Amino acid sequence: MTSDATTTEATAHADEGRFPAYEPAVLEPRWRGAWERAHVASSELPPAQDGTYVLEMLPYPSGRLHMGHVKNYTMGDVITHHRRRSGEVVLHPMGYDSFGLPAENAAIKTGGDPLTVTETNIRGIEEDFDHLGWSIDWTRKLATHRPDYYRWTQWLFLRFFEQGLAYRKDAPVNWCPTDQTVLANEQVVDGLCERCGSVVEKRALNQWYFRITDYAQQLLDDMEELEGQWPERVLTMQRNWIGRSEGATIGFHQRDLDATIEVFTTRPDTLHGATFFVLAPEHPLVGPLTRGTGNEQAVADYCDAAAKLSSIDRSNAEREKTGVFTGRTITNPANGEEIPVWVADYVLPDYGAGALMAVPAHDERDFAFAQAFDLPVRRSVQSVPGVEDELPYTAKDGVLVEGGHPIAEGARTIVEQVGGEFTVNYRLRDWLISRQRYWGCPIPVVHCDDCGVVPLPDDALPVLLPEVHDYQPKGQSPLAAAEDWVKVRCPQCSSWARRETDTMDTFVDSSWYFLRYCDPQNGHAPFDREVVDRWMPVDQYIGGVEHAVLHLLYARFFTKVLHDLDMVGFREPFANLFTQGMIYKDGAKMSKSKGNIVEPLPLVERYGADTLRTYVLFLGPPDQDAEWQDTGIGGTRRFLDRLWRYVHGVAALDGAGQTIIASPTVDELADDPNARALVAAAHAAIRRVSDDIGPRMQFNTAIAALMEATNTGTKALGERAEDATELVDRAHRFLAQTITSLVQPFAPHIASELWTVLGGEAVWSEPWPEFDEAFLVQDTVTLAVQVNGKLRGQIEVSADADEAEIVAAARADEKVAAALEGMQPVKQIVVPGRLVNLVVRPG
Ligand code: ANZ
Ligand code: ZN
Repeated sequence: MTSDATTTEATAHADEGRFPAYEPAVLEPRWRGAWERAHVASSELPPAQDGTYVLEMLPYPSGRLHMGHVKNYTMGDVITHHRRRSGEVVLHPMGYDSFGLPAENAAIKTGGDPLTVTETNIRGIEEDFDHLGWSIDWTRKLATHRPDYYRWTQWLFLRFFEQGLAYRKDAPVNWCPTDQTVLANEQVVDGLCERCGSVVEKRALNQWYFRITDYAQQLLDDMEELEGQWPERVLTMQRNWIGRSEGATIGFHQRDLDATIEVFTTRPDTLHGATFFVLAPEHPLVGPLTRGTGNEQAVADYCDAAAKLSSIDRSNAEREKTGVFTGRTITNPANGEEIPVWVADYVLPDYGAGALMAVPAHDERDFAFAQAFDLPVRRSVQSVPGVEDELPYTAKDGVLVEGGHPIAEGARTIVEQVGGEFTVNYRLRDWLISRQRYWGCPIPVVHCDDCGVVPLPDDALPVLLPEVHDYQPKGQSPLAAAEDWVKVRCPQCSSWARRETDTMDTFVDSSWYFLRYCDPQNGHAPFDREVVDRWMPVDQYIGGVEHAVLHLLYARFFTKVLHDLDMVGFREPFANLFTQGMIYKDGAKMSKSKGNIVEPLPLVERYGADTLRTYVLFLGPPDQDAEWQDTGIGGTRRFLDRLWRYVHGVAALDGAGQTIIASPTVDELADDPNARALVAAAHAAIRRVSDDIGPRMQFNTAIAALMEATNTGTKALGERAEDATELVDRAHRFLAQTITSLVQPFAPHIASELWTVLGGEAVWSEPWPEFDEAFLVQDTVTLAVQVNGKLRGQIEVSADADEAEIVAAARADEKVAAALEGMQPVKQIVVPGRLVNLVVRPG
């Protein structure tokens, strides 16, 4: 076997003379020029028309595009073309999420500066973009690191600040000693920095937060609107992340301190079974409580050790339980019993009340703890009165041991009796947005000795990133080194003050970019409400499942805040979400660090952009992970070669004229089964491709359908008789033009060319083809008909006939009807595709 490239060349040579060779390298740039001149991607919205918004997550310009991007953007492009050709005005923009660590790290490594690195990377990516033929409205391009964008990120920050939604607090933070930066909880994986793998430490720092917890319930409630429109697993991940939990807050009195310590519990019904009490190591009363017990040192050491662990490790149920006794007891409010107070790291400081009542009989973790430290276990709930369930019995079902009431009722009584309160808790924490890094959006406030934290006025924006010479973070933001920049007059009292030197998390930049695309040139506001309301919400958002939680949650939060500020008229930003699967190579996720990246341009050069675009979508169902195979792409190229030959072959038939034609009708084709088969193949392809691109988003099967139709046409053309009827030639013409039209969203260059070969003009603006039901009549199937298991006849029914239709047809059969004479039906058995058995008895 020769390699793909030589096979392709060989076929091209063989065809030479008959019609021009398929040369993507020549044809593709030519067509891209034509589309540009025709403003195909322009998204001008006529007055009083609402737009369709197709959006893919924007890339980080940290290198060149890879196959993940190619898949993502081609999917969006296919949808864009399809909807545009279905009569919608489509907005399909693109930009760069260009602030953030990758550019900064690259600058530190290579000695450049992040701005130059970023702009160079963007130029590289744009070269990739230039070669793939995606239909993107580049007049709306944005880059989050450019002042005309981040000015508005700062402006939005100020609105959040005014609303009390941006605030500062001292907090123990995850600190990466290598990256010298604070990490969000999600960036800590198994206690290690997600980026560099260093062991993460805890530090106390004054940090900026967004109060996303104010929106926890709305973020949950509005998910109802997304049900069925977003992948269920993404909704589930968001729900779990928000982590709503219903329970009660109950106070326990501690007599040495004469203080009440509260706990949050989801099981107040088990209060009688609370045999010990546990404080988080960070609980403010750990110190006071331990004083004078002789356990001070042991407890302090334990707390120091706990502070080094990540909360993810601490909440890992499998981990061996550790803890230390404080030397004190506390009173169980249900029965007045004194129970020991422990400190253990499985209790988290920032959940509930930072303390818990331990009920080992009914909670796995408490049970493991009781076993480890030989603490008493007492049953307070049982499945059925008197039954000794195996412990821990954790089902939220049964009755109280004491009094025998059902647990729900018991919970109400107990909460009332001990003066507790039913409360709701969320796992969601406020969003830590400050970073002690250079390459991010400066936070637009100053610190004044007299006035405290003072926001800058809107007309002082943008606060431009200052130039510095050292981007290496050293515990404080590199911006602090720009002394002239840091020193500024306080907007309130005019005395000297200092600028905030932290920058914002890049997730802030990407929480509103989809709004800016709608109104990218706006110079007096981030966007105009009327403009965004006409495009938004995004009709189809497409991106990687790795953003299922954070980016999507933050963008939803921003949208809700902006809605409450009357800046937008919708509460959810993304009406439909599609999460694409990842591309693997040699069994590993394609990534730079693995060294298994396949870059698009060499493949475009060798096979053409159309082949690459089609191939990435042919790899498999788009929501599933797929394995890249170098050999597979040749097969896709051969499909386009075949299509090229078929269409040219059809164009050379002169029986049917040289223009785009309407479909021959079923009546016209009644006497010509060969012609009818071709036209029927075209209509079947229209139906499948429309369905696969539209609601199902199964691009791989759409491509398979096009391959099949091309094979049908090619075979028929090869077998075409010298004296074929004009009708056959018209049928070929219709099939060839239909495939060309349907392949356009995937392979727009070759489609544009072949459309003109068939006598058309601009396939990209042709209405999306519609299929004719008349050509799609169901096939029929033959079923054996039995009466009481004895074969009595045969019937022919349509393949999709239901049971009632089948039975009716069976009864109508003459021989069957005779056998049923004087009988009463008992039951009927239908084996699809094979037989129907009518069971009867004499009546
Ligand atoms: C007593 C009890 C008995 C509990 C029982 C559970 C089962 P979710 O469902 O996730 O909200 N808890 C409370 N505060 C905690 C903290 N800061 N760190 C770790 N665990 C904490 O979990 C709520 C339950 O987790 C609470 O209900 C409490 O244990 C524990 F049979 O109280 B429970
Ligand atoms: Zn001041």
